[in-house]
Amino acid sequence: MNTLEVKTRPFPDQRPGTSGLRKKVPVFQQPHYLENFVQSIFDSLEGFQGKTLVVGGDGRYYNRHAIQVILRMAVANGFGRVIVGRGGLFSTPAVSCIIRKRRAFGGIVLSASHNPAGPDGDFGIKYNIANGGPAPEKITEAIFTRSRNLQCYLTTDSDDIDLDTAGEQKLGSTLIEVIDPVADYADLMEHLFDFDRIRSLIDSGLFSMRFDAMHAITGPYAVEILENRLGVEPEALMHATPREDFGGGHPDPNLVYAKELVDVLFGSQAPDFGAASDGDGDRNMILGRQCFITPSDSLAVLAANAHLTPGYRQGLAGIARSMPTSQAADRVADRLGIELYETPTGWKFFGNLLDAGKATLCGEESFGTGSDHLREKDGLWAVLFWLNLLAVRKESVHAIISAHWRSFGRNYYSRHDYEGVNADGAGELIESLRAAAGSLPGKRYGDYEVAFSDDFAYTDPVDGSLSEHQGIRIGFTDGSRIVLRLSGTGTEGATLRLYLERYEPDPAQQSLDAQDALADLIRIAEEIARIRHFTRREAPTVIT
Ligand code: VG1
Ligand code: CO
Repeated sequence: MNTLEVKTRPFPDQRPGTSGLRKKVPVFQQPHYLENFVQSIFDSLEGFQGKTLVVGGDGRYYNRHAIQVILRMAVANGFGRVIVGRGGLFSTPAVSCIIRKRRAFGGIVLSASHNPAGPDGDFGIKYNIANGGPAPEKITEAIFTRSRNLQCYLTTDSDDIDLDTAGEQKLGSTLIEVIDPVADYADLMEHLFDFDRIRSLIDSGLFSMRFDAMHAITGPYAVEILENRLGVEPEALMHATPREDFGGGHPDPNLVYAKELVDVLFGSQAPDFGAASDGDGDRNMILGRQCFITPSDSLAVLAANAHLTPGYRQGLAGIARSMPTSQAADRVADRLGIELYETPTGWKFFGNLLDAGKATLCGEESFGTGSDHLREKDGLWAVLFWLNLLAVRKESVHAIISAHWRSFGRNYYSRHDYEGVNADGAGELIESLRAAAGSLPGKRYGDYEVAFSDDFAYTDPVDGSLSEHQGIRIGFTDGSRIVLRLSGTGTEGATLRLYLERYEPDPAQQSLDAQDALADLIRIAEEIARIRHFTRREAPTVIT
């Protein structure tokens, strides 16, 4: 085997977004495109010679090819060991788990999360650091800077590695270790939650559930954990076989894209509990019979009930949520007398808080929840957390959320996405809001008066780093909020996200439809931001 130095030219468009570099598959298929980005990652790191790298992806189209490319480059660049999931598979939380358990130097995750896959779909690549979490902005910016002047990359002339048999193989002086992608992760879950109790709920015959893996990575994880270890019937698992194109679907676990599951849970013979996860297994949606739990509420409920699970019995150090996530968790933190941290969108901002022991639970409105057990959000973890609560409380999902609202008040919440709009128009919308933000406080819109408005900036309390321009916040005197920001994960045009939130303390007013409850705020958002004008769209593409 020989090491090769291949000449290349830089690509101008390799700046990582909210969660790594995401592009259409044909963009990644350009000669040298993937290799350039991988070399830019390696060139931005120091001291990895002889150390361990973890590599795996969600199994989407191009995953296997990308893994072979990365293995050769990791060997040529001097890693001592590369741990790869059998079949090239790892869910995003499982990569985080393995990096931590095996004390790896870092890991590469291949995924475009919930974005559709296939030859014309999306592909993505992300680097995770030694704590198991996404690389912080300092590193992603260094990768981008490097990508702009890269002139060559290192690889080998070796054949493809057999990815389908667990075991060790030597390539040059690097050991390639192919492992079962599920076992370590499943063991960790068993350690955090009361599997005996969940199993007796499932065996009782009084409880039924559905889990939708959406033909994506969580299929094998759900089979091992839910079916083999917890006794859930195979028929309860939907779309559990991963496919390269996710069965042609859009593996985003929300009311729109997980429609089949939603129809079952809102149907006449509905089971007690329903859940789904996304392409790479880090998102979750929680449903009860005729009942949908918003991700923001889910975070608040988990925090309020964490003491009922073995893993969190000792209580929480603090809670962290992304800025657009509803303030439901703030009320729980307040009651528990613990700190609440508000961070920019993206899991990378939680890493420092978790490492420093400041936060135990974290959540995002975008169907992401997690804790200090890893440094990624974790779909199946949230499902098991809910199952543990249901097994202990022996109440329905609906009863649990209603009681939560009675006790803490309800934060009505919704997100409206305008996908694939003209990027210039979307940029102008944000610019004009930024310019107007200072003059909004004190203005009245119907019953609402603006209390504050800004372009959110975050100073990391651990390392002092500053992240600016993280979204426009408009807060009202009654605690309601409107937030607008542009997505950092899309691959076509721009996606505008509008987040709406209203607090309702009166239990008699807590069972409205969210869109009805938020109707005034939806109108006010249009009046202030002129969304129709700037996006040239009459309505959002997706409402969750
Ligand atoms: C979206 C979500 C964000 C999430 C990110 C990655 O980002 O809003 O909360 O962390 O996706 O999720 P954006 O910039 O498009 O709003 V995923 O499941 O990669 O893995
Ligand atoms: Co994801």
